[in-house]
Amino acid sequence: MKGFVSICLLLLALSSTVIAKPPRRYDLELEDATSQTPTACVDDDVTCALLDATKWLLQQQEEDWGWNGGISTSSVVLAMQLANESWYHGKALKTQLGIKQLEIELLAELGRSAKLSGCGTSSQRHSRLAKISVGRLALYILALESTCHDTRDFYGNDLVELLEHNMRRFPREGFNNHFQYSLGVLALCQSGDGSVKLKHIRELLAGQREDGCYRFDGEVGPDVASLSVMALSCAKASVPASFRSRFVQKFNNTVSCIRSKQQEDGSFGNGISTALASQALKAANIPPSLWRADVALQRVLETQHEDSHFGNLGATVQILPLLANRHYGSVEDVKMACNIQGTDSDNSQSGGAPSVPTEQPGPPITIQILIENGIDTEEPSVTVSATAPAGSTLFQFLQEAMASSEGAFSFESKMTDFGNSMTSFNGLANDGVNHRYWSILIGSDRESASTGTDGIFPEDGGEYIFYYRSY
Ligand code: B12
Ligand SMILES: *[C@@H]1O[C@H](CO)[C@@H](O)[C@H](O)[C@H]1NC(C)=O
Ligand SMILES: *[C@@H]1O[C@H](CO)[C@@H](O)[C@H](O)[C@H]1NC(C)=O
Repeated sequence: MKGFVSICLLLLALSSTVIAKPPRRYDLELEDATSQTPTACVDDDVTCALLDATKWLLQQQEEDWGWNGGISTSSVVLAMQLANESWYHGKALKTQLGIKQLEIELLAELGRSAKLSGCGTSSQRHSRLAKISVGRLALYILALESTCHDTRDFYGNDLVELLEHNMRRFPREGFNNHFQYSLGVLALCQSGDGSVKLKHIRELLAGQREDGCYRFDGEVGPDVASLSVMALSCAKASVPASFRSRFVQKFNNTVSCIRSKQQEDGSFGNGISTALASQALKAANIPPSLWRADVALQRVLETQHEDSHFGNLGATVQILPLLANRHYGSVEDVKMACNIQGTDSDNSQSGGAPSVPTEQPGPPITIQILIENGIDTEEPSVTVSATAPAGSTLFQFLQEAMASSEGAFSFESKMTDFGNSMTSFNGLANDGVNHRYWSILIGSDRESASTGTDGIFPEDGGEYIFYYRSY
């Protein structure tokens, strides 16, 4: 308990000094030009795709050595380690600084929670602990485990205990889907003594519908079922004998959900869904020939862009493990390299020179933005037009519309791995308790957007609809 009080004070001090800085990539001048020899990849599509994608991720590292203003540092570190654990063991300075930034970010986040709910008595401790979201904490634990940290004693904090505590109330606002729940189980399963409590396994199984799929599966692909299968495959060893046959039956059912989503061309939906489904079927040891693993992999590779990413950071980090023939349950494998102490003296800095795009702003174009309430249909819809240079993102048009509307139009958003997530329009917010959110539809055909507002580049005269609906 004494430990907690002093850590609490330390964290308070930290949290007031660590403030979010605007993201900026490190300067080109910092680059040691001689140290960079891009590893050649010859006639292996997958190895090339993997190397190029990791290089792209490293180019996204910012001036403070984190990623995406601290939102994505944990998922990038995890993806880099799953791609090739030599990243950490290579001891390049930029890598080590990235890992330090990961530690600082988590300490700052723990510190902010301490500030929010006050420091001191043990009865306050739990409310204090409850502030970090399960998904974020799980990703931090997985990233830290994959880089040889002891998450049971992270600067005196037991992150595993904290995660278990935070997983207790489910579902709740901010923690209401089994994708996040699976990340939590994957973290528990690959940290500490690796045991997962039966109640956690039961919760994952209970979330299944009759067809083995989960809420959110189906619209794009079986993403949630895939994460669940990875989590359950990892947790299998913790299942008591008395529950085993029930477990296997339910497990098989979720595998069936995934397999039922495979299309004739081998894909399971978009590139992300196909990659997650493939990872899950690998984790479950389903023979590759049964689901045409190589064809599915080709479908994923086809979604890589010329710049080597897979659409955005979120897509890239989720696809990367597959390219290394790994999955979210492979942290255990990656950790084995921790015991072989790095005698590697290769101090070369990895990462290519960041390409600095210096694009000219295009001519101004105008689009229509429609705000529609599909739940309270009495509520009149609002139309605003927005003008911005051609080539701007939909998000930039929204910012422009808000700035010029003099209060008539407003929105709020939250940064994520996939870019800005729209959380509210004209004061009406996404509602995790009642399952309502702002969806994005494009054009008079009202086609559902396949990515967020940072990935949509409007056309002149185009129509972009934000439609409040339930899920
Ligand atoms: C659950 C989920 C949702 C839920 C989130 C709320 C909830 N109850 O959890 C809802 C239904 C709101 C949702 C909405 C959308 N989603 Co969604 N979603 C997911 C899913 C299945 C899991 C996300 C998660 O929990 N991650 C775990 C936690 C720990 O990470 P997190 O960063 O805290 O997660 C948050 C973000 O992922 C955010 N979010 C969810 N979807 C999207 C999409 C975009 C573009 C952004 C910026 C953020 C975002 O909500 C999460 C919870 O707060 C992922 C699947 C995946 N493979 O990642 C798809 C996924 C992220 N969604 C996707 C899409 C396309 C959308 C929509 C744009 C669909 C649409 N046409 O309206 C909208 C976003 C609109 C907006 N307002 O900006 C795509 C993104 C693809 C891409 N290349 O960018 C994914 C990857 C599915 C896929 N395989 O294609 N989604
Ligand atoms: C990982 O990276 C190291 C060092 O760059 C390289 O020697 C090794 O071949 C890579 N391993 C795999 C599986 O790609
Ligand atoms: C589950 O699937 C495995 C492998 O496909 C099979 O051997 C086993 O009999 C199945 N078990 C149940 C209970 O369906």
